[in-house]
Amino acid sequence: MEMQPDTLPKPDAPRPDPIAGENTVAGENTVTVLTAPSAGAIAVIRLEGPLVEAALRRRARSRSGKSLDVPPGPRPRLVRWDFGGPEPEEAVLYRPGETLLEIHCHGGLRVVERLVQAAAVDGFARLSWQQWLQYEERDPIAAAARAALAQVRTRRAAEILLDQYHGALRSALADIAAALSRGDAAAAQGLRRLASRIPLGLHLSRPWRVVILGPPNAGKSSLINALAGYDRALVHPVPGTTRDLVSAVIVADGWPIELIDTAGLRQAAHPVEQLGVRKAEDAARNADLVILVFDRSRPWRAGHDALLRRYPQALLLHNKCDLAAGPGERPPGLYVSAHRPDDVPPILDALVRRLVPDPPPPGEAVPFTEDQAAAVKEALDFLERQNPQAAAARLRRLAPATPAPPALARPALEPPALEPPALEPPA
Ligand SMILES: Nc1nc2c(ncn2[C@@H]2O[C@H](COP(=O)(O)OP(=O)(O)O)[C@@H](O)[C@H]2O)c(=O)[nH]1
Ligand SMILES: [Mg+2]
Repeated sequence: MEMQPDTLPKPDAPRPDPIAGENTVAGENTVTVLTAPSAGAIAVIRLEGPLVEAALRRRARSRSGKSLDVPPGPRPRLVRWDFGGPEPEEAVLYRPGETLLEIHCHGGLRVVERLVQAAAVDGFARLSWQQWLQYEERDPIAAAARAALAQVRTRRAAEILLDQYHGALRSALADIAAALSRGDAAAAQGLRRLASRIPLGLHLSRPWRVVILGPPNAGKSSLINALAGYDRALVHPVPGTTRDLVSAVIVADGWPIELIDTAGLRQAAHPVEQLGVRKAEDAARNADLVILVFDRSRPWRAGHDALLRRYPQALLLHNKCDLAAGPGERPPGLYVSAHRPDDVPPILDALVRRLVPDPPPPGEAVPFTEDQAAAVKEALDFLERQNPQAAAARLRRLAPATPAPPALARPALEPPALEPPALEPPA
C-alpha cells in the first residue's frame, strides 16, 4: 500500500523523553507506581503536579533528619523519605522538572503502599500505570502496545507488538483511511488483510486455547505431557482417570499456547465423570482449536465418526502408533505415539499451522486490542454497505492524525479517601 507521508508518524522520529513529563496531566497531582505490581528489589514511584514542591518540603530529609532542598536537576539525590512511619525510607530522588519527581525506594509491597498512601495524604491522586501510559504516549495505539508488551510471554509476540508501537498499525490505518476517502479500490484489500490479522493480534498477550478431546484412554493426558515436556496430567490405564480440566502453557514456534486436557468423552456412569465430560465440552466450545485423539490400536467405531461430525475443524491424532493397528478405516490425520519423543515436533508443527497459517512478515500491521478489532470490523461493515466515508472515519478515530491526550475518567483523578497512614501503633 502506498504511503501517505504527511499523515504518517515517522517510525524513527525521536520520541519524547518518557520522564520529561511532556504529555502529562496538566495541573493535576498524581502518583503512579511505575514498577511491576509485585515485590521487587526496587520500586519507582512517580509524583507529578504542582504539589511536588510541598511534598518534598514535607518529606525529604537528610541523613541527620534535617529537611532538604531538592531543586530540579539532572542529578539523583539519596535522601530519607519521611512517610509518617517510625523510620524514614531511604530513597533516591530524581527531579527532572519542577513538577515531576521519581522516588526510587525499596521494592517491598508494604513500602510501596506506604509511600503511595503518604502521597495520597499529600493530595496526589493515584493513576494506574495503564492510565499513566495513555498520557505518556498520546498515541492511543502506542499506549496500548506498551500495555500489551507488559503482558507478553514470547519474543515473537513482543516483536509484533513492538512493530505496532513503532507505527505499523497506525500507518496502515492512515493509509487505508486515505485510500477509502479517495475511493481507491485497494482500500478494501488492505482492510480485509488487516481484519485477517485480528485473531493473531488478540492472541499476542493471551495464549491460544487448544483443547484435547477424545474417548477415554486414547492417550490425551499422555499427549499433553509429551507436548508440555513434563508430567502435567495423571496418566493411567484405567479409563476415566482425568476428570477436571488440566492445562499447561507451552510455546510453539514463538506462539504462546494453552493446552487443556479433558475427561474422556463417553456416557459416564459416575456423576463426577459426567461433570468432567460436560466441562470438556464447554472448554471445546470456547477453544481456538480442538485436537481429537483416538487410539489407533483399537477398532474405529461409529461413535468416533459422530465426534468428527461434532468437531469438524478439529486436528486429528491417531495415537498409539507404536502398537499394532486396530481394525477399521480411519479418516486422515496425524499418526503418532505419545510415547515417542520424535513425534512431538510434527504435532507442534501441525498445531501451529492451524493456529497461525500465515504468520505476519516483520513490520506488518496487526490490530491487537478488542477496540481495534471492533473498529476494523465495523469499518469493513461500512465498506460492504457501500459507505467508504464512514469506514474511513471509523478508522481515523482509532488513530487520530494529531492525537490529543485522552480524557481519563475523572473519578480516577479524585484523591482516594484515605486515612493518614496510621501503620504503626502510636508511641
Ligand atoms: N503404547 C502406548 N501407550 C500409550 C500411548 N499413549 C498413552 N498410552 C497409554 O494409554 C493409557 C491411557 O493413557 P492416558 O494418557 O491416561 O489416556 P487418556 O485417558 O486419554 O488421558 C496409559 O496406560 C498410557 O500409558 C502411546 O502412544 N502408546
Ligand atoms: Mg486423561
